[in-house]
Formats: sequence, structure tokens, C-alpha cells
Amino acid sequence: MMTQITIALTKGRILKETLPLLEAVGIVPAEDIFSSRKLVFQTNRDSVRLIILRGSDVPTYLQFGAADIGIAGKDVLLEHQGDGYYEPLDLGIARCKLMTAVPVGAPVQTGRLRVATKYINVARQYYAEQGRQADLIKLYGAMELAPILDLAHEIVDIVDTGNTLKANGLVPCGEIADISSRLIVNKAAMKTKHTEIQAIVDAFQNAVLKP
Ligand code: PRT
Ligand code: MG
Repeated sequence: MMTQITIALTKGRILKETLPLLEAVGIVPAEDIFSSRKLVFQTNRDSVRLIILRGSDVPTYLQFGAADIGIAGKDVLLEHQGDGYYEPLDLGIARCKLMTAVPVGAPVQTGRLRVATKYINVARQYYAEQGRQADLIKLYGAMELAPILDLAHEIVDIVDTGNTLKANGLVPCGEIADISSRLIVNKAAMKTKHTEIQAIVDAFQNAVLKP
């Protein structure tokens, strides 16, 4: 029987940059992903199917072996803190930075800091390393709003051009990590489906080297 490989992709902006890479690898979805509401797509290869997930769910599928290969932002992987998968390749796409940001001209916070973010684990570790006491407030989006409404003194969020921060009266402050999307592989699958998976990882490596 043919070995089936399931590749979990992150929807949204990462997906847009993933599809050209996939094509360079020689994997083409059987139908247009963007105009479909399907979550599972067959491809030009009988042995390969694609599933489309929210970024934060990709490491979970990989950890439990529900998918063999995945593509997710490093921010999501840092926050997930899971194991059960390898991270063999930096795809160099969807680049950005994970940063702290504060209101323009904000006084230095001497007391206990309130920080709003969806990256609770990353933020906890960062402020601990800085030796700063911080109370973390979990948000699921629109972090930039939190300082405006005094919910938090500062935020931890993704920054690319900085336009979103600027538009909301914030300035980037501390750099936490350089972010790009990574290829991840389930550890058990790497053993049991080694030939097939290594071939796909190698093809991605080549696609990244000569875009
Ligand atoms: O839907 P979900 O809640 O999972 O997240 P989302 O809607 O933020 O997803 P999406 O499609 O934006 O993709 C998120 C992933 O793309 C992240 O996990 C990163 O790995 C990567 N990425 C790369 C970015 C950005 N660049 C980015 N600029 N994710 C988000 N942004 C947002 C940021 O949150 C902020 O609102 O863009 C804004 C900042 O951009 P600038 O250019 O104004 O600084
Ligand atoms: Mg989204």
C-alpha cells in the first residue's frame, strides 16, 4: 500500500506564501484552496493530501501525529511549547518580529507591569529573563487596543512594518524574536515514513534555496 502523507498548512497570510513553495516542491492542490470552504485537499500526488488549519492548531496536529508535516509561524511554535515534532527547516516566509510595544511617551512603569498578549508563554519567559514582574493578560486579537483603554501598560505582538503600532499610538520597544514560518515533522512519522518525508523536506529545502 502507498504511504499517505498529510501536510498541515496554516491558513491566512502564511498560506499565500506557502502555495508557491509547494508548487516548486511539485505538490499542487487538486482545486483552488482560496475559493473553497473545504479543509482537506487532495493533490496531484495520490499519496499527499493537504489540510488547512488555524496556525495555533498546526503544532497540535503534528504533536499527536494527526498530520505528518506542518507549516507554522515560529511565533506559534514558541508559544505552543510542545514536543513530538522536529523543526528541520526555516522556510523564510511570512517574516516579522515578535516585540513588546508601549504607548508613545509613556512614563517608565516602576510598579507591577500589566502586559496584554496572545503569546502568554513567550511573554512570561521574556519578562522573567528581563527580571521584570509582569501580570499577563490573555487576548485573542487587537492587542494594540489594550494600552489605549488602560487594560495594559504594554503589549507583546507581531510587528512587520510597524504601521499598525503607529496607527494606534504605540512604539516598538523590546525585541523578543525574529519570526518566519517553519517546516515541522512528526517524530514518529519521521521514522515510519522516513523515505517519503525526507524527500519532501529535501524538496522544500531546494525550493527555499532557489526561489
Ligand atoms: O487568525 P489567527 O488568530 O490565527 O491569526 P491572524 O489573523 O493574525 O493570522 P494571519 O493570517 O495574520 O497570520 C499569522 C501568522 O503570520 C503569524 O503567526 C506570523 O507567523 C505571521 N505573520 C507575519 C504575521 C505578520 N507577519 C503580521 N504582520 N502575523 C500577523 N501580523 C499582524 C500583526 O499581528 C499586526 O496586527 O499584522 C500587524 C502588524 O503588521 P505591521 O506591518 O502593521 O507592523
Ligand atoms: Mg486570522
